[in-house]
Amino acid sequence: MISFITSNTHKYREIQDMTSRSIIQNPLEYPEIQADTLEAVAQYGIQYCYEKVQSPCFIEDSGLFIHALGGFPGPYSRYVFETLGLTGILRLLSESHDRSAHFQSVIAYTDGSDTKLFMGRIDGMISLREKGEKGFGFDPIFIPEGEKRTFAVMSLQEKNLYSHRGKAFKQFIIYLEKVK
Ligand code: ITT
Repeated sequence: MISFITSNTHKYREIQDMTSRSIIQNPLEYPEIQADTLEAVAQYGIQYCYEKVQSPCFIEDSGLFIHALGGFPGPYSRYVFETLGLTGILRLLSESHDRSAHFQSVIAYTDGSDTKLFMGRIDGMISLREKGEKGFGFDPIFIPEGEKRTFAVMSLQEKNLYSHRGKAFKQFIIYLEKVK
């Protein structure tokens, strides 16, 4: 049994939908250190979590990187989502011709002896306005490459085919199949 340590039930549903393995959600709060990279945040977080749960577990840390803003909000995505929100992001980009952005995901897993990181990235654009009711977070303003629709218009399964988290989790599943 593997625990996914997250307080975000949307993330849990996305991941559980990609595997027949039973994964338990554990909403344990863990410190997200201030760091320049998601990898550093995830490395620290997973050590903290393992000390608490003492059984195989993983965390997933994501961020939205807007190119015209020098990669902002990146590792500060949660804070920016809760403060500026979607309207604030759209306002920041209102004068910008470059609306390109990417989502990055890092999954950190440990069984106590080994710690592994799995990454996923999806490039796309920030839409001109919010569209869609599905998903969570920045989904109503992110259009993945090759699409005209935001993530918030797509079903969970469609989003998983494109998404940063879907890609990272796919690699994690391959790893688990090899070792277990
Ligand atoms: P954890 O408990 O797993 O940390 P969280 O919601 O805080 O849940 P993150 O720190 O990984 O998740 O995400 C930072 C923010 O980025 C989060 O508040 C979301 O608003 C946003 N975000 C992450 N993944 C996203 C996705 O797939 N689609 C849209 N927004 C996303």
